[in-house]
Amino acid sequence: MSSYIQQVKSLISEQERLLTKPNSAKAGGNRIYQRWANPIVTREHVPVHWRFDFNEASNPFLLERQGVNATLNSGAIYLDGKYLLVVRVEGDDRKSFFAIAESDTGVDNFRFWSHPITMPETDCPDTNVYDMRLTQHEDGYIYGLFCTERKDENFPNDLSAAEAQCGIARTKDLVNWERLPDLITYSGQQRNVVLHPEFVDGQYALYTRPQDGFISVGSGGGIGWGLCKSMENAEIKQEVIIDNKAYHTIKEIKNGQGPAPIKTSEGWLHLAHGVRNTAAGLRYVLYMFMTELERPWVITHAPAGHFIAPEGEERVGDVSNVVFANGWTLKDNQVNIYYASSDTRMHVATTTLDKLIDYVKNTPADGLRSAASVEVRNDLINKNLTILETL
Ligand code: M1P
Repeated sequence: MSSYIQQVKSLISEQERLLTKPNSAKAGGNRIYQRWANPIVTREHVPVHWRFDFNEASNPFLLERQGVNATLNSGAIYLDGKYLLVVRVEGDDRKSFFAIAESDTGVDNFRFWSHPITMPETDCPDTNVYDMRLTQHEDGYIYGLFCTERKDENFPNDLSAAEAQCGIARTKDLVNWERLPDLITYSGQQRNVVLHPEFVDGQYALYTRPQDGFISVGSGGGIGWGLCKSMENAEIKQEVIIDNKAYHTIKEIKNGQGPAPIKTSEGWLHLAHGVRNTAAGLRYVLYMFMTELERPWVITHAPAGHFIAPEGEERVGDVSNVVFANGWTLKDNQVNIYYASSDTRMHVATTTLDKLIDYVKNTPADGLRSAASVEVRNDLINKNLTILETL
């Protein structure tokens, strides 16, 4: 065997070791969910033949010329006995694309399918696509709603002026995708748009995030809600804010719906991200809330504060101090929360539906003042002291 072929084989076998490495639940934590020791999808998981040219004539030094910068914000679905992530793969060229990574366990051994998704374009080509939310809708399709980013032509001389809108595609098998026209709303820009899994009043229902600018939501923001008659020409004429930003909370600057909500006997469970500003830049955390079953736009329970915040190595990456989730799966009672850290790599946290319902229903809401926080904590302390006295 030539030394070149040996080098190629060693790249493949080194990657194989990573892909077959077992993961383990991390000890400790808050007992609401379990973090897992290793990130589940990293740039090193991206197949080596997507990154290296294996032809000795054209790549005599076996250089990695088409590197991958990050694997992040992934949609998720449990389908036909497999855990599937629609991973946002960001190349070294800063362009993101979607690719499916599959696992039998949901916590390790994620392996990419043979090719990335070939996502059709509309008449107005996307510059960048990212952060897909998958929804298995009762109409029979799996929808993927994602951010489509293009240059904002209103500012021709500002090369970082971008416009975010909601791209829509649907599929039955996650291989062949039908691209539909982008969502029309009457807000300046849109990101974090998510399709609700059921019809509401006979119409498609979407969670939105109206924003004035590309990064800053400006006077917009909050998680919005709107109905549209069809997904083939989706248009939301009226958007209402159902979960607003709020001063001195974890969602002071902006927030956005995570994955499609999970239906439970108690209401719809929602996972979202909240953003606040700090001297070190924006801090992204995850939070949860519950809405009514019949009126999914009405919040019934909203625990105070964050549900998952960046921890340890999660705090460092391309955009540090960020956790972001747009995918989770429910199998039997088991919920897997797929989240990215610092716009760099994917992790999983596992829990049960019962625990999440308990957490959301029984965690005190935000009193919005220090004194209110002390009051609920004193209430807890006093009740516990009574119990401890009896031990
Ligand atoms: O860099 C953190 C996140 O920033 C944006 O989030 P939001 O839509 O709330 O503004 C997105 O670009 C997201 O992809 C990214 O992870």
